[in-house]
Amino acid sequence: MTPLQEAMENLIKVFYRYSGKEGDKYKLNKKEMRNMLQEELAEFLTGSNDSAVVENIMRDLDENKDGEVDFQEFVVLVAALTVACNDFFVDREGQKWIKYNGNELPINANIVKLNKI
Ligand SMILES: [Ca+2]
Repeated sequence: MTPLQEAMENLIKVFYRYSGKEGDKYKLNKKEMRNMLQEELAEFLTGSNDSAVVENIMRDLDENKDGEVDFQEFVVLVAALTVACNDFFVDREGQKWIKYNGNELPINANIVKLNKI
């Protein structure tokens, strides 16, 4: 598998590892969401132990207002955090560019340092 395919597979695996513990197997309730944030993103998201922070994240993510987070809503969170990481490193480490279809696109050569945030 390519690195991107592995990343996609891991997103799916991680989601279902937590969503399958209680109630609806395909959705994260508040407790499952808190466990996921604490075990997967504690170093990354300061405040993942704070229940008010968990509630705010859930409310923001819960587009269909059912009180739970489905896979699509989960992917939105991961995508937003990934973009934030990229911005962080662009700001901190300078910018590199690639040419693509006549446009210059910013790339981040330091994304592998993600876990140092
Ligand atoms: Ca569940």
